[in-house]
Amino acid sequence: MFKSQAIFQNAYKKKFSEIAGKKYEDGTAWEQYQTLVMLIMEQIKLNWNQTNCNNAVNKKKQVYYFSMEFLIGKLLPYYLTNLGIGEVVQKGLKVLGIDLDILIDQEKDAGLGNGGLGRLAACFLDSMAFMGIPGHGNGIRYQFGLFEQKIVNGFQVEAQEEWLKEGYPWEIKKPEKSVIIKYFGNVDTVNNNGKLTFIHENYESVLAVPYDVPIVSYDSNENINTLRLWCAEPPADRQDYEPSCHQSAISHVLYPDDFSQSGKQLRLEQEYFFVAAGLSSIIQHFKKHNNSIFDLPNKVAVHINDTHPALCVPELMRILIDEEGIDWEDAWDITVNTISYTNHTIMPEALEKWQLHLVRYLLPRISMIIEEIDKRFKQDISSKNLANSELMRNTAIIWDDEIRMANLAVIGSHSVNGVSKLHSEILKNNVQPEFNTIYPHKYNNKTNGISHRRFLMEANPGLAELITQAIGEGWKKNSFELNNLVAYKEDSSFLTRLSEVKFRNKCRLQEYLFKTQGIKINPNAIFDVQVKRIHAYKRQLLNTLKIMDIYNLIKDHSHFTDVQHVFIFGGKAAPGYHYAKTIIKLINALAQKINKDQDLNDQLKVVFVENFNVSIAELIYPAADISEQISTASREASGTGNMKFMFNGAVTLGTPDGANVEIRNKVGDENIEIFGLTSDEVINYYRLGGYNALNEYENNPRLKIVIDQLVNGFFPDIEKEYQIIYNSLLEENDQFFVLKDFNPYIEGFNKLSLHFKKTESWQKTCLTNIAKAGYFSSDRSIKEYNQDIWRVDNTR
Ligand code: 26Q
Repeated sequence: MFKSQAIFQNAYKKKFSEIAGKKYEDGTAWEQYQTLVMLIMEQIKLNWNQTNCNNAVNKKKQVYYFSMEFLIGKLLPYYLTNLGIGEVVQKGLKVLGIDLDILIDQEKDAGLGNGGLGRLAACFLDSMAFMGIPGHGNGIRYQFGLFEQKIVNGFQVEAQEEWLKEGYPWEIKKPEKSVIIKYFGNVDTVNNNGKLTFIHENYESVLAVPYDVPIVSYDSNENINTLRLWCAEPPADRQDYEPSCHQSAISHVLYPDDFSQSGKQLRLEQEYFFVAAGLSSIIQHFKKHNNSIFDLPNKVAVHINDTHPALCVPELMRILIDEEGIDWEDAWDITVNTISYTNHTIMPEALEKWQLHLVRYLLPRISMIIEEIDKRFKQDISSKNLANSELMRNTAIIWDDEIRMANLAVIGSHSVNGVSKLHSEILKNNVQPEFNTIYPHKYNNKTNGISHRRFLMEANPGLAELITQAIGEGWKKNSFELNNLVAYKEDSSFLTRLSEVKFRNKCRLQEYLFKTQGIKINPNAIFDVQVKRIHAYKRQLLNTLKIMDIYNLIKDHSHFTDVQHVFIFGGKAAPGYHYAKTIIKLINALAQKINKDQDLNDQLKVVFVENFNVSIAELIYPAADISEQISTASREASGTGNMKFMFNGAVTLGTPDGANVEIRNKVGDENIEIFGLTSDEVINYYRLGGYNALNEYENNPRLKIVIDQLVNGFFPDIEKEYQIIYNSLLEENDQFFVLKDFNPYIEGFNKLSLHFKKTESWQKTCLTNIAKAGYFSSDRSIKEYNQDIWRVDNTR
């Protein structure tokens, strides 16, 4: 790209005056940032166009990843790394008197997602580009992504994140590729010589306008993919009207609640919006380059990220039947063979359901098709003598006047996968056993992975450099080569350097926390970190009770630690999730109490990091010693934070849940601390209606003290502030087994704390975690998706 610093500097200066009409020295940081991105975009565009041409000429199969969320974070630092121009650009700018870091600060995190599911989609885009798979994202260009979190007096306060305010130079608007999306109205069924046709009348139109963002991975210039994000606008002929509410609102804001079904009409409008727009542009493109629509499953794979895009099933049917004139049976074969589905949760409250009457009203033709799919499915299983009343109830798409999106997704796709071995088994055997008897061939597992180039190579340059010095650069393209680090396990100078890198990363985080939150922490302390969305099942409460217990012991003089501990939390709560918001307040109240307590001699510190997002995550993972992955077994489908910590050499303290189980299998029991109930035990307890939480409370004096402290004035807060948490444990019988897992958790924690003091042995464990992390790269996940599900040929 920029072969020398001089070439870059000249190009930069020229571009700057072109864009801003003045000299670069007089530009604002934003203008300087914008110029840099435009310059990179110019270079990218050549290869981007070429990629599209090659794909068309070679008629290569295209994968489309449909997701409501793409949590891509900042692109500038990542693309500089991927394009291998970081150094040239940084040095070149420096000569011009420009600090690259200040330009990177200008870019807002594109926070178009809530958490794990959205970030997974972003990692998958990266790996698809890297593997040479023509795999494109299809989503929504929310004007406002996930809210920005501020902590005010210990409470979460939400502010709108205006990431588009000054423009987003990575996107290209393609108005000529806009699509009309139709809502409301009625369907007229016409009988044309025995063939029924369906005419959607009296509808309201919304214009879907695509914005394309190039997806550039490492060493993959010849395969630049596209993330297509759709923006809602009033249709052209209606510009002069006051746009009706839903026309402009559809792409206004990302729903900030994961795991809850709010059932809002606007959410359904969003789901149909990007499904219909995406499929329409895919079919148009397909027809330009192919002759027969029957060839669709060979040339197009549509993957749906959870059920949020499950309307792909009836919408593709609609296109094939109403627009392409194909009969039902053929359309159904094409649809099922084109679509595949990933399930991301077994939490019952996260299962999407829509009122049938709402779908009939908003999407009249789509609801007809869903009702027909449901009817034919029921007939089909009856005719195969599979039906019994339980099977009928559990597999029905429509039940109690509700449409169950998971059932629609399973029936309408050829592949259904979970996101870790354990989760896929639970899904198959406990959640959807009936579907597993009907469609055993559909079920498979694809354990999640993360972009090790983003979360190690870019986020932790010190460690990346150390690794490269030891084993060469191959690991960047083949994460399994990290295994070669095993050879350095007995090399004490290497282990020392490893701990020095960690120390510097801890200093970097320390500086950030001091600068942004005025908090002082000691980089020699153990950094014990839990960063993720706040949820009852993720059990930030268990961690908090642990810290309260340690605090009590120290105050009691019955315990003294010679290693200091810094407990770091971060994560957002859904704005309407009162319990989760109270947990945030509790953590902050505990931090207040502990951080100012002189008796403690700085043995403990508690920090709640404000506004956990991709960029802040990139500072935190490299600085962590202990990775807290303590969900109630069976509840966390996979977890991906666990993998990000692992690549950065943190040691997992976790339950046998999600991908923790596979991490244990890779590193061995001595390099991880797994504690607590197993998923089988938890599931059995659920079957029996729970366990006796009161019993745990009454028979565990230390535990009893901390629980009482929630409500006895230990925290000088509003009266009854934490009553809801206390009640969740005792009145509601502790649905997430916090009390039951308390002792094993403390034991596991103590073991790790002791281990940390044996510096060399600890470093070996860190090294083993890095060395065995290769499996958890999203390159491996994507390779499996392609081999088993999408089947695109000629990839890396
Ligand atoms: C549903 C209906 C209405 C509004 C919102 C939603 C909604 C939105 C987001 C439901 C769920 C989500 C997000 C789920 C999620 O992030 N799941 C996580 O997916 C990760 C990637 O597979 C896993 O690693 C995590 O274990 C899983 O919790």
